[in-house]
Amino acid sequence: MIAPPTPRSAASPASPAALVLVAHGATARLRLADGTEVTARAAGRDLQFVCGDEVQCVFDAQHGQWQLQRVEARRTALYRTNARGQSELVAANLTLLVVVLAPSPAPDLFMVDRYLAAASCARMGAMLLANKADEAFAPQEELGLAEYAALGISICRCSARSGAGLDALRERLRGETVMFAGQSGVGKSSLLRVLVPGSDAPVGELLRSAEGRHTTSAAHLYALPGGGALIDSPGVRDFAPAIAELEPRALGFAEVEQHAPRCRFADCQHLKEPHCAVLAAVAAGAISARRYESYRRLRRLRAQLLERAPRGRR
Ligand SMILES: Nc1nc2c(ncn2[C@@H]2O[C@H](COP(=O)(O)OP(=O)(O)OP(=O)(O)O)[C@@H](O)[C@H]2O)c(=O)[nH]1
Ligand SMILES: [Mg+2]
Ligand SMILES: [Zn+2]
Repeated sequence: MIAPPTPRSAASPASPAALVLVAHGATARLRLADGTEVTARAAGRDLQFVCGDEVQCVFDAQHGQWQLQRVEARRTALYRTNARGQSELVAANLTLLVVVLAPSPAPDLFMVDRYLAAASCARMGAMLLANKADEAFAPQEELGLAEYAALGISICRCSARSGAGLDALRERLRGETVMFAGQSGVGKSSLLRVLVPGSDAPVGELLRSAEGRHTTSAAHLYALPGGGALIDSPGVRDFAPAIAELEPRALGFAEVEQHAPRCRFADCQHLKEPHCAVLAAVAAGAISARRYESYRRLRRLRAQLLERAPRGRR
């Protein structure tokens, strides 16, 4: 679908700024500064853009379509490691990563840790959103949540179904550029629908999953009514941060970062080095054993991926 061209000529140097709502290969759905939504094609093969990117575009009158010409410098960038072990951009310009979890499907806290690590290393805010407050977490899971709270990570409890906690959530998200991330089925899209009324994802972006229910297939940015933006993203089975983005000393684990300055060796990896302040804190119970295990797993994954990466490239 092509919006009517603006009265400006294709040669105009002042091409309008736009926001990427959905990116799909060489095509993007954009929102122009005046609020119009258009579909645009990348002007060059090496233009890389994702949901949340700010871009320059121009209407190419000759071909009757919008062209995405340039991607503005990103304020933040969230990267993951893809199935081939390569670094892949997930979303741009986020100020807050919201990891959504619920009593069902059973939460994978190791994955939550890796999201938090990625957000920390990318210097964006992060919080947990415990949806389906109408259901109960298992005692072990509540313990895990309490450990996050003790680390200063905020946890908002809500229910897209009952409406509980949504006013506080709206207040927390106001003015932020947020992405909802997490496992499939935790209720990210359900929350989006109540936070952004009338935001039913366009037909074609909803696929029937094997279980016969709708699942999100592409990240999509929506304007929040109170200001800011919300990106609904497809559920994941796993998430690994891009290794090149991980801060080498603590890998984005706040409690490791806190104790690391007292390790004997400046390059301590906190695995089995002597006089490691992090290991001492784990032994003393000052660092959660589960969180430390999570740290160890990410350390191991990072080592494996570095091993696999071709020389000179990461
Ligand atoms: N009990 C309960 N169920 C909910 C709540 N919110 C959402 N659900 C249900 O959870 C299921 C999954 O919701 P979705 O919003 O599609 O989950 P999602 O996180 O977007 O899933 P993906 O798009 O696959 O990543 C649906 O059946 C919802 O009705 C809630 O607060 N309570
Ligand atoms: Mg969804
Ligand atoms: Zn150490």
